[in-house]
Amino acid sequence: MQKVLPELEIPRENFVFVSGIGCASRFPYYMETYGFHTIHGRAPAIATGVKVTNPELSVWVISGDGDALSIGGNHLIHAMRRNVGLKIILFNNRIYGLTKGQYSPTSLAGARTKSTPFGSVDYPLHPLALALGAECTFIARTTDRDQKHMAAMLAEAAKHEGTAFLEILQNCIVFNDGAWHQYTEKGMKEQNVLYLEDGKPLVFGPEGDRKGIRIHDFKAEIVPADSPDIAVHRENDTHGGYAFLLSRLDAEGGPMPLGVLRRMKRPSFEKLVDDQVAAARAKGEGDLDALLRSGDVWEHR
Ligand SMILES: Cc1ncc(C[n+]2csc(CCOP(=O)(O)OP(=O)(O)O)c2C)c(N)n1
Repeated sequence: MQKVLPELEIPRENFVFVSGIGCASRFPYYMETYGFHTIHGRAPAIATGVKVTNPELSVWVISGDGDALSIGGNHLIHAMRRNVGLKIILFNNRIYGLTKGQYSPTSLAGARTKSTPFGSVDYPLHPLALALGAECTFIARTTDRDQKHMAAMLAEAAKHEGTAFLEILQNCIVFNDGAWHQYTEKGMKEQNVLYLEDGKPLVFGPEGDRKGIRIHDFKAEIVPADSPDIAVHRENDTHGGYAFLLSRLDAEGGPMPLGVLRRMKRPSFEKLVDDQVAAARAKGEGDLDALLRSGDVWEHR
């Protein structure tokens, strides 16, 4: 992040980092920008206030999987639904780190944690599928181990108008070490990661063992790399069905898609609010007293 921000040509004093509660939420302290460390799950609400009243600011929400998807789930989906111009970064380590290793909404079924010693019997939430359901206009994923890819995703998120949601697959060396190792370690990631690039075919795997993804019968299927019907990635998927298939690909035994899953153009919440306020102001000075005494008010008889 510290490498990316100076390249965005936004003055330092225009950045605001807003976090909730968790290890990830200490992030604003490391930034030398404006910021707030707020309350559990409520960063999107506070950040919405900042962005709507100051649309010129670059406002970032920093969150963990527990913070964003459990206690803050409701706030997260409504910020995305409204298309508030926030850059929401979800550090997903599949565990509650700060409270010492309880399971979270993204912990896998069967995960043994401090609070699920016999294995979790919950089904996990898929953050990108959730973001799609909330009609988020920019949805992407990267990993903590790939600085170059992460920097590219942060820069793409920064320039998006409306809500940008970026999931970062994040290790927790203390309570969930190896959380995503099959997608980050040399020798494994080459097999298991599918890089999404707009207009490029969905192919993955090391040289000599390349495979592709085709969409057939409403399902994503792995096929040989020379198959004629390999799907071509489209960020601008207005229907959303294709993006949904990709958002669950790893959960269905396929590779982990990294990159921009979906990117849509839609006016931001703060722009619509601003336009509405300007239109109301253009009608001239208001008169609260006259409004209250106008015809359509409560009357006691
Ligand atoms: C209202 C409230 N409920 C519960 C807590 C306890 N609590 C602090 S952090 C946390 C979960 C953090 O997990 P996550 O968001 O995954 O962040 P990480 O620490 O892994 O970065 C919980 C439940 C709290 N601080 N406030």
